[in-house]
Amino acid sequence: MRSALITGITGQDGAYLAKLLLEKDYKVYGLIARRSTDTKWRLRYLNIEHEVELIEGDLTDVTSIIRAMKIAQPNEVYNLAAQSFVGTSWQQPQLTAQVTGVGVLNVLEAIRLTDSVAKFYQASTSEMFGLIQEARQSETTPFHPRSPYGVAKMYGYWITINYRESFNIHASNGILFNHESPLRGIEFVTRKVTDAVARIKLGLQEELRLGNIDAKRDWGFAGDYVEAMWLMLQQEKSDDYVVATGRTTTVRDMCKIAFNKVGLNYEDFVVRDPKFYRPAEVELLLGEPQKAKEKLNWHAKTSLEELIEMMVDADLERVSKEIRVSSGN
Ligand code: NDP
Ligand code: GDR
Repeated sequence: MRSALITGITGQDGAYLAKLLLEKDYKVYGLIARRSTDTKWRLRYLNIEHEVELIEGDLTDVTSIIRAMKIAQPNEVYNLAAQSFVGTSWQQPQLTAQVTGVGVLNVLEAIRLTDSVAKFYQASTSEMFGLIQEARQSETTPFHPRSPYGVAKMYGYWITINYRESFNIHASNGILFNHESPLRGIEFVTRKVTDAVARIKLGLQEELRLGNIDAKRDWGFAGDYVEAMWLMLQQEKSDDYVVATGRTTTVRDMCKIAFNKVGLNYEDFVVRDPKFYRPAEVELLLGEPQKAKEKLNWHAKTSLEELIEMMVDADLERVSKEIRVSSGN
């Protein structure tokens, strides 16, 4: 039986990837950080809480990762753990550097120090492209990150390549563009919008405060993207791949789609709030996923309209349930 260790298993991607690997009959281990509140809600949502084996540890504590490696004896390691919210990376740049940057080194060192032959996946990001130098971003587009998060991810990207070249580790970078789902954290813009649409529709909220709605993103569905992660580790040689839909949309148009879905006009509810503008912005992301298509036979299956519909429906259901519970019905 193949086994996999996933860091960040309680996050959006970690939960979907765990489900995918369980369906492929892997034994799935997850590194779980100690928190004062429960973080397993996504695993419960996908009905896999009791199917995975959780090992306590933190990306900043290399001994805990070594311990996890010894317990899991994995064939594959997926490093998805990170301080992943771009906005927070200006408030907590040191923490972001330690977790999102140096944390990658800790996982690679844990692989090396345990003499593991596990294949390694690093969750790299389109945020590394940052200040746009090419209209469509591919594996050969130069990087210019625009946030402490993007800078930390650059370290993770290069240390992954360096360990591949230095120690012959099968280590791949997935340069993933934004991907969303009903399990997306509430602070990210798609989920913030679909949650607000549900609350406004059901009479619990009156407006939606947003920052730069002219920013453009290449949004896909997380469930599709975790398949690309797995495919990268099934290749004979490790490599780096852009994973994207190849279509870009403004935050404004994404709002339009979400509000239209429940028969409302976004212009009646969206309020611009300087609080949500970033010190430096990534204005345009548009991926060129040709290499993933050719080498991995992967393509995004879910359109933005289908994705937003899925998220609005899930939020309507969740908010309706909250209302029923609070009114005792
Ligand atoms: P989430 O923010 O949903 O999940 C992050 C995970 O990392 C959580 O499980 C979190 O645990 C864990 N984590 C945070 N800090 C630590 C730490 N110090 N030690 C151990 N675990 C920690 O992110 P996503 O699932 O959306 O993204 C997965 C990865 O992919 C991230 O690395 C992200 O930067 C990257 N990425 C994401 C993209 C996207 O659009 N979603 C696009 C490109 C890259 P807890 O639940 O306890 O907080
Ligand atoms: P991003 O995602 O920064 O691209 O990083 P996010 O959804 O936070 O922002 C997307 C764009 O929307 C604009 N925006 C707002 N964003 C938020 N969160 N809240 C707002 O109110 C708001 N108003 C406008 C932002 O300025 C931005 O332009 C995500 C994360 O998952 C990263 O971990 C990952 O690496 C990248 O995607 C690819």
